[in-house]
Amino acid sequence: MTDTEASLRLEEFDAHAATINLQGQWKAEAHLIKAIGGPAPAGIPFRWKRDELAQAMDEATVALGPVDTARRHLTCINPGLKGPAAGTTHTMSAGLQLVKPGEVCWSHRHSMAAIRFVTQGNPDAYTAVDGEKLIMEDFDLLLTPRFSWHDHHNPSDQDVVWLDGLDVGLLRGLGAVFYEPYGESSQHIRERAGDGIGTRSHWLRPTWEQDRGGRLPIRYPWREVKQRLDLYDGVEGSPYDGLALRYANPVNGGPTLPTLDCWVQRLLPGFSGLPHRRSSSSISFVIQGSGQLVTDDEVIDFAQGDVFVVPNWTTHRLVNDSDAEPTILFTLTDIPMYTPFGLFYEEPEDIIGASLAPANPTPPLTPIYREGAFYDRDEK
Ligand code: GTQ
Repeated sequence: MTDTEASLRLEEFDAHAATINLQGQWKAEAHLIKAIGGPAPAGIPFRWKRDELAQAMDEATVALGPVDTARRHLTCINPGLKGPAAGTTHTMSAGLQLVKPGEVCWSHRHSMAAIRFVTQGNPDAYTAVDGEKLIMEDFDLLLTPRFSWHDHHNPSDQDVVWLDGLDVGLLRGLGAVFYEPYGESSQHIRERAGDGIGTRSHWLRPTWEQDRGGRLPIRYPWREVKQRLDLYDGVEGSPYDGLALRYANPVNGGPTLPTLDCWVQRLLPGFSGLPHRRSSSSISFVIQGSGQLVTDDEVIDFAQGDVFVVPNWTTHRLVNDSDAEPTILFTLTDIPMYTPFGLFYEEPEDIIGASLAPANPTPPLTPIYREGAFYDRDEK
């Protein structure tokens, strides 16, 4: 049989297979070949500027009117991800939320897990989570674990703003999106609620606390994070991430939430990070200072109040070119989505204790893919 006859025969078969809802693996070969050396990143590195975010939020306030059951939240859509389901990365959605004085965002719950990083807080504002009040002061981190009831309250006379981060993309991909409204504006608040991290992580714990499998309403107050950072005065930390501290689950020491990990990162003045990439993606909010996200193709400046994203498997480095002020970042990562399956890889080295990317075999792969290769093999 000639090559032409063989390829016609295959084309005919492919067409036939499609009519009976089957497809040969060879049709997917091109996708596998593209994955040599790792996945193509989903989306692009990008930065949303503080002033643009603030202005859009003002416009949304006029357009939407008061919130009730809805949220005045604007998701940062990665310009490299298209379609109605696009998020900030392929696994996570993040964006700012504004609650006006006197507003209550009605109680609901869902299978998506969420973090709230307060960017403009107030000691009177709070999120109620599973019967507990979590106060929202500047740069506090609050957790609403999956399926926890949550309603937001701003009884103060000033706007309250925070960064929401949720594992939306993952849950959509898994077909695991569940949602339930509470039916009333506010949930019942327990009289003697747990008192956040202190009670739950101390070695002396209440015997009456229900085991919630680590799914606890938790507030990580910025004032404590700040104290911790100060303990590392002058310490540069990792040559890739600067001084990076994890917001651990205080009960089991694991990631902040089962699918999401939060970090605080400090880049000392003059920090010039090394290029690296990870299987995971990340979203950062600039708490203080400024700097650059440098990729192979561009230099993206960021400053206080900006949000920026680093997609999966994207080589990048972080820079703080100030000679006086440290840069402080709040970073949300999807690393815990990869680690349970041994899929968290790093290049060029395993700096945060993960695995090196699987090396290509040596000697380097010879190009084995060419038209008809499978048939050549069979016919020999
Ligand atoms: O503030 O409760 O962007 O439940 C998505 C889901 C915000 C919220 C979102 C939510 C919220």
